[in-house]
Amino acid sequence: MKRGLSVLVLVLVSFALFGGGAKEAPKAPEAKPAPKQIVMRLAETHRADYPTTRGDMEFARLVNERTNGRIKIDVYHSSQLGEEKAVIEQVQFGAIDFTRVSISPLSAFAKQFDALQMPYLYRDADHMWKVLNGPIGEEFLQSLEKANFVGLCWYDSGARNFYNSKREIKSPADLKGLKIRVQQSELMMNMVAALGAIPTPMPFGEVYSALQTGVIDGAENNWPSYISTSHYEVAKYYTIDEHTRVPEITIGSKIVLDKLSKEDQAIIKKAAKDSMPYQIAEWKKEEKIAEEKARKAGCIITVLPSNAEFQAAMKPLYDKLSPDLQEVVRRIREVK
Ligand code: BDP
Repeated sequence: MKRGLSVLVLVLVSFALFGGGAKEAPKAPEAKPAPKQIVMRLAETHRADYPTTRGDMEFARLVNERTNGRIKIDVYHSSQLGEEKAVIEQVQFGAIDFTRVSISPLSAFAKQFDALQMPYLYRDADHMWKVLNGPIGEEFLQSLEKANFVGLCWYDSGARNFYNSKREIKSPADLKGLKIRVQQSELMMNMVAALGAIPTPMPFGEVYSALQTGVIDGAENNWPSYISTSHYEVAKYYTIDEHTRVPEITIGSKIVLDKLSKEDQAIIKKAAKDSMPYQIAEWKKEEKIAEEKARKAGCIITVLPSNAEFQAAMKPLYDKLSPDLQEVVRRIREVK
């Protein structure tokens, strides 16, 4: 009897444990695994409060919102990931996911970008925005695929002007012999040489100490950069010659973005474009604030009655462009 009982217990226990062909116990509903978060990095040369960085943050915010937090873009400002040229290289081979840069250093990777930043190319800011927001701008964004980038959007950078620590510049003759820092771009070196100055290419982050120690006499940039870098403290002569309008661009790494779903790629592209109006509005505000600050600081600001002499000096640069790029220039000028 005792033995019979233990056999029964054993049978019941094994039924309970292994089912014994009985109906499966209803499973507790499984929670769906949370989608894995994708964390991406965007490199920015400017400080956290500069208008391009504010645009980057808006881009990141939109991507985060539109993917319900699934894609997070961390903005590394203040050149934490390196200077522009080195960063572009890393984006090209996929070590950095995105960067916002000036198109000047980008030309070394995609030569056609020279045509978009020729001196005195645009009649004014409106003309530039018509070009960038139209078919030409779109072609340029697309053209980056060949160089392994995804062109995402344009940001404002106003106009660039010369400044230096030596003297007031009223005509190209006053630039003669001055050592002027330029971005790491052949076109910009040629531009400064065409004006009779000595071009000195160097990364943005090195310019302040080069000005301070006299390694260079001057540089060129827009109002907000002149102020944010404190160059105005060591190079007080600023001439409003507006020699270039060099658009800012945000690019992604093609190697990285190709691995995302088509839907996610579309979200990223749209978010970048949608961040443009915000950046442009922030830019306009900052341009005024920076100019005001330079005036208050006692910088000597030279307003040219005409920039015709500067324009004339740039003519050889247009002649040097390849026929393809001359054709792009012609199309840009036709945009009304
Ligand atoms: C600023 C651009 C920045 C460039 C810098 C420069 O916003 O991207 O790197 O000029 O001159 O206006 O290097």
